[in-house]
Amino acid sequence: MTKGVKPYKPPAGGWGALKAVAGALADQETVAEGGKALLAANQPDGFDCPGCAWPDPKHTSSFEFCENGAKAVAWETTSKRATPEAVGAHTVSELWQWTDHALEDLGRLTEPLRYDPASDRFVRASWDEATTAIGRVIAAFDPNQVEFYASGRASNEAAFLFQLWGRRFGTNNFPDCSNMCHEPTSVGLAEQLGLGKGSVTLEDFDHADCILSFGHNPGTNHPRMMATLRDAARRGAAILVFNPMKERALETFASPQDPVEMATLSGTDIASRYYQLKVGGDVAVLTGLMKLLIERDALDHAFITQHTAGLEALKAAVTAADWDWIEARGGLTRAEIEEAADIYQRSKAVILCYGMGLTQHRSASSLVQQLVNLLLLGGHIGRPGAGICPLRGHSNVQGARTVGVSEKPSPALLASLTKVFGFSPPTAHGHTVPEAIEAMLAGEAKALVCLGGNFAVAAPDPAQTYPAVKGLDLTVNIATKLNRTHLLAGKAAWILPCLGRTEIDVQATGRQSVTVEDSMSMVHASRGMKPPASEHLRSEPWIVAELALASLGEGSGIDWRGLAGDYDRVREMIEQVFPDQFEDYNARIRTPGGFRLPVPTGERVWTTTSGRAAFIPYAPDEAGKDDPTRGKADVLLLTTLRSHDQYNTTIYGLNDRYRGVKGRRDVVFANSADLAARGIADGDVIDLEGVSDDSIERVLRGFTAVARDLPRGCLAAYYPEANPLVDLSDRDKRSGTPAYKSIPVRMHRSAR
Ligand SMILES: Nc1nc2c(c(=O)[nH]1)N[C@H]1C(S)=C(S)[C@@H](COP(=O)(O)OP(=O)(O)OC[C@H]3O[C@@H](n4cnc5c(=O)[nH]c(N)nc54)[C@H](O)[C@@H]3O)O[C@H]1N2
Ligand SMILES: Nc1nc2c(c(=O)[nH]1)N[C@H]1C(S)=C(S)[C@@H](COP(=O)(O)OP(=O)(O)OC[C@H]3O[C@@H](n4cnc5c(=O)[nH]c(N)nc54)[C@H](O)[C@@H]3O)O[C@H]1N2
Ligand SMILES: [Mo]
Repeated sequence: MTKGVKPYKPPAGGWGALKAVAGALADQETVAEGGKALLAANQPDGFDCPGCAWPDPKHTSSFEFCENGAKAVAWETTSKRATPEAVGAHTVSELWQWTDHALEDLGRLTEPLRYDPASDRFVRASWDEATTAIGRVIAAFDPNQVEFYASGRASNEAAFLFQLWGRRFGTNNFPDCSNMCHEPTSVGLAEQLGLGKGSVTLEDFDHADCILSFGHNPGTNHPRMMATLRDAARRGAAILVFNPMKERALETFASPQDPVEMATLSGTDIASRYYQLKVGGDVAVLTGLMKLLIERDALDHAFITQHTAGLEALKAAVTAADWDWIEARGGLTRAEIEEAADIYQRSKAVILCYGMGLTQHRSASSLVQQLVNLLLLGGHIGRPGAGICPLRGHSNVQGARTVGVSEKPSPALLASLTKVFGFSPPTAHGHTVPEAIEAMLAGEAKALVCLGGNFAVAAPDPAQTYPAVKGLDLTVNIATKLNRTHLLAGKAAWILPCLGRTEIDVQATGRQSVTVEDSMSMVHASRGMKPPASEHLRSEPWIVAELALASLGEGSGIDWRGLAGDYDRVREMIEQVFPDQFEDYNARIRTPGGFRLPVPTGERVWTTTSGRAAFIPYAPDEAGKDDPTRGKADVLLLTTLRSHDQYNTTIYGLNDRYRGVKGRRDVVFANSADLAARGIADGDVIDLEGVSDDSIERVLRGFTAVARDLPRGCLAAYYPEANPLVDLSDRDKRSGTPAYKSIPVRMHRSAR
């Protein structure tokens, strides 16, 4: 058996999860402080857990956090410090050799840092020095030469000021982590339903009798969702999972809050059916399901007549699909798809949940529309217990979009900004993440300002992305921890340390709260309770406001300091710009639990051009290019996964408990027949080679093959280690989202 790999047998959750919480706090030397902080996570009066965007239940128990939320909190409340001395003790070239884990494990950044090219080190700087120098350099650029990247942890207040700064400066270049995440949802659902967000509430889960789960791994990435799924399973709701990987928590889960399960080491079965479809096979399986429902005339005709448009075109498309293609591409048998259709057909209220397994493919915007089509056929949107539920990523990625961080602003947003602030924002669309990288490569973009995140490591294709960022005239990173993107220092580079969610934020008018929006459009306040990691930290709104002031000068017509000094005033501005959504913003966030933004789809109001919900047949971006394995028998499709011990590019540790991997991440999961066909045995060292049209060599060497129960033709490896195999141009054309979940590769025994 491969070193460090052993099947995991117990239910997910349980004692393992409790033990891991204690371990995470101890590793970050924050047992007392971090432990206290955890008790305030997701409480009406506390901070919003920086872990995920799953909503909080109405009656919050005193333990409204999960193992992975605990890791996120421990990582932020660590007692380790990346002081200027600690960072400056090494040259940037030396730091580059460190692992991603080691870089962040230096601890919290404590003071602004400037890159000194002469010594190749980061050195201490004052805030005054930093904002003045950055402001001067930015002011000299043409607005579209600057890329304003945002990761989804920033609050509504910080995100709003960020987009205001960029637009007042004159650009819509807001590449955003969404472009690598749920952008196909924003694009696809908006076109179809009028709103690019989910339609369900948490209460809907109490009334669903069928839950479809496509391509998400809640045991790791949305662990608080497991309590909801467990309740549904115990009530007898059917839970159908469509995932190429057997994910332990979706099979069996033990609740750490259930004394019986804890004492008896037992668990609750979650999936009533587990369909291991092929990587990238969803389009075929969804087509098969819809074909059956249409042939059986198992449709909600009343709903369809009253509320939808386009059924005939969808009918024509799915009827034309043949079962050979459906079975071959989908990897499920016709009998399996018929069984799933039977269950769907019998159900009165269906919720469909999905994650990155659906959004990170070629033509993903069109693919997610097939999920909605499936629900619409049965009338399962906008009725209690039914609807579409995209599982968002970062804890405020949805909110940042709502308050205007978007490279394609709507005319309404631009008109509103003009009305409220009296300037004319640019109308031309800006760059998505891949477009920003292309602009850097072409020499058109000169500067990158990052409000959080790890731009270069999260993005595809380091062979192109790293030199693109490194070649810039200016990089500015507003961050809590050191990461590899910061080390891609261009001519001038700055790291600006900010407060985290858990920390007390005091501004001119006193202690502040920020607000965030979860996956179900609930907006609520978040208030830190820990003293800041360093006296030199500043809040994100403060930093953005100071940079805006320094780059735009006093004459911008916006009272930057006044806004940063009182977040109520930022919220007043948000309310003025978005009056329909944020009416009485300041009053409503002061009620426990906050408020829900309007979700017209939940009430069967369709704000589409036709005023109806649209059936939209699958349409690949480029005909024939949709399936990169077609006609290439030796090409496999690689998907990329998060381990149980990571938060995106933040690697907490090297274990992936539920997948039975310990102490390593350099593995590739494969079907044993695919291994055998290449003369490879479980545990052999292998190389993967990306398949693409250009001449760039994309290889991953020296990984270890692990035989797993995966469908033929499919591989899985960890993100971000596998990102060197992703061709920058390989993405969903409409949303810009890279095809991280269907990377064409060849696999060989290692040449080494
Ligand atoms: N602890 C923790 N929490 C997180 C994060 C984290 O890194 N750590 N990240 C946050 C962010 S930004 C996001 S976006 C979410 C991500 O949450 P998820 O969407 O759960 O993320 P992934 O790990 O990418 O998992 C995708 C799942 O899709 C499956 N899959 C892969 N390819 C396919 C396919 O072709 N079809 C289908 N049907 N399934 C497929 C995989 O087997 C895996 O189970 O989680 C958020 N929460
Ligand atoms: N192959 C592959 N690639 C992927 C994915 C995949 O599934 N497969 N997933 C994609 C997805 S879904 C996403 S969302 C992106 C993630 O892309 P990003 O959002 O850019 O990446 P993160 O790893 O979440 O960013 C981590 C950094 O954020 C900073 N940080 C943490 N907390 C705070 C804070 O409170 N404030 C500020 N200012 N900074 C903070 C820290 O410095 C930390 O190093 O990656 C994408 N890339
Ligand atoms: Mo994400």
